Amino acid sequence: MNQKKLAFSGVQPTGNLHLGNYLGALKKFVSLQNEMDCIYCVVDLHAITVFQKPSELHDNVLETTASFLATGLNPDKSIIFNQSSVSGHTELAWILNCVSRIGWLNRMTQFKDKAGSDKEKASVGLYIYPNLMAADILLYKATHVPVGDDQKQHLELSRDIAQKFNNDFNCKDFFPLPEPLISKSISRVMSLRDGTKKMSKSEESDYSRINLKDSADEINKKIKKAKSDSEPIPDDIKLLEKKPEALNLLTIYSELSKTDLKKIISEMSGKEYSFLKTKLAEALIEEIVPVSEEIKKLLSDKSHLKRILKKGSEKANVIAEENLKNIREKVGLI
Ligand code: AQP
Repeated sequence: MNQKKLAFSGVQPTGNLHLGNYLGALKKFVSLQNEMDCIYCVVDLHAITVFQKPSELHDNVLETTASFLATGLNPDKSIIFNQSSVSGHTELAWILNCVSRIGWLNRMTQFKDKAGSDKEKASVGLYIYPNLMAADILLYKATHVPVGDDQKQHLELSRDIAQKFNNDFNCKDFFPLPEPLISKSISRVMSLRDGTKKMSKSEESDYSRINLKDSADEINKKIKKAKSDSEPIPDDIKLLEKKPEALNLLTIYSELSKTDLKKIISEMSGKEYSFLKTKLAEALIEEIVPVSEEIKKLLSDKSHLKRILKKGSEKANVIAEENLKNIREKVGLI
């Protein structure tokens, strides 16, 4: 069946948005605005699966909204809103909790990573988070979901849930099977301190990431301190496989300079990493500092940000209610 193309994605308001969010997700959000209808959500209900201080959560919702706008999302083109303001997300999540299987959730690696060694103490919300994510997407019958590589497994689960719903309720093609849109050139930006871990908001050390709110000074300091390698840059990409931090810096530079990674490596081979770091810091400053300044400007008018969210919620709610009416009918709810 030919479904109208629609993109949906979300970002958790759990603190400073960083270069990983930007290169892995936000840049794609922006370019998709010219290709299809787009809905972008500040997923506050996902954020509370791990305890958030209420006042910080409130500020982070606005800061994430400001980051959406500062990176180029346009509220006249895309629907921008916060998840908790459209109650259809939680209603559909409950229905999908009854479709999804415990065995499927038990396979989710992100729960294992985030819950840590004492799973008994993790919130139930953290465990069933992927079902809420499926509800976010299916509520709008989204066909495309731009995400970083770390969300691939959750997207596969969303497809399984959509397929099972369509089978269980005998409504072939009711929910489209959402397609992940994951960057081929930079699907996962890694920590600047440990190239085996992804860059993350919740990592304790601020030196592990470039935040979208960082100044030129902070970017310079962080790149100078970033882990690299004591040997010069090699001429073969295969030799970088055992040097994840060095490969990460080269990959980020390749992405920012829009130059193929192999070409960057051949141009820089034999040079010290300090050479790459100078170029990388310049490229980052050029890309991130205007975003950082715009975020700060937008945050000085919080009522404007709240108005954008309210308008977005109203638009999202119209689509959600229409789809929910059909979903309730399929399930047999009166
Ligand atoms: N390091 C990354 N590289 C590429 N993409 C990334 N994304 C996150 N980190 C990277 C993508 O950004 C979008 C929004 O992610 P999120 O903030 O909602 O959740 P997350 O993946 O859990 O991000 P963090 O930074 O790791 O947050 P915390 O520390 O709070 O858990 C998603 O599309 C994600 O793939």
